[in-house]
Amino acid sequence: MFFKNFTILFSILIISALLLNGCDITASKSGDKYPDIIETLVPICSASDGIVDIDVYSSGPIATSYNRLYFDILENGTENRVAESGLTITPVMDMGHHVHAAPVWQPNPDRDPDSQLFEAAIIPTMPSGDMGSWSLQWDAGNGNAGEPCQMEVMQASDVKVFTAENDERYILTWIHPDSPKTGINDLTLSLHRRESMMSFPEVQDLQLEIRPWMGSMDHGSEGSENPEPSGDGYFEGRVVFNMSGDWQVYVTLIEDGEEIYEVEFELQVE
Ligand SMILES: [Cu+2]
Repeated sequence: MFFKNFTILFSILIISALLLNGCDITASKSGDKYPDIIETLVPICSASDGIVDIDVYSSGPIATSYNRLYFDILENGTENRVAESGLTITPVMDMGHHVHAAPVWQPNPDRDPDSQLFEAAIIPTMPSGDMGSWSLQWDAGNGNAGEPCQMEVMQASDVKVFTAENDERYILTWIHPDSPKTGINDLTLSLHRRESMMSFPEVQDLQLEIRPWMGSMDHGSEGSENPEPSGDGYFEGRVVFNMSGDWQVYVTLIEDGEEIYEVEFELQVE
């Protein structure tokens, strides 16, 4: 009798252990479930809110351009990875007399199936320097905000901030191609409107027209396709360059059939 009960108890313990392991929401940091992408990323900072610790990475140095960010989130003081999170982020520039935010794509509540990290993106509109400094504020939904991360933002030429003829202020960003080639290039832009200093909703009610132009030789290039909204503030199309060298791409914003602004991007085409 004793042995029989003991065997049953023992079996229950083993089955429980297996079940708990199988549906554990966390996994070990060294587990082979997590690929080596972290090795290829640039560490930005580590911070805590007392409940979770986060490690922030980017795919390269952060610049005034489209920057993808990657977050690893662990239970505070442990190596246990959190599977789901209500993480929201706000890039904030402190300019002394005022602060402002920037366009942001919030992280998904789940880890990306490929990178096994929480992925997001930001477009800082100004470089760090004499004008001010950037931090990444975050809140994982645990009731207290996390310690802000300091971010160094370098100057790039992928972001244009301007007031159009409808008196709205826009942020137009060249995302792809980052190294344009002679021939057909898939094109991705994003467009945001500055609703307030802290709010930059994506724009869907404008049309974009593109015109590649080689100013030094006074010619354009046939076959480009105007970028169309593809969701989440992205616009996708095609841009064609018929030779290598220095090119301009003019992007015209159109509202209800009226041209309201023209932006010029300078590109070096290989
Ligand atoms: Cu600023």
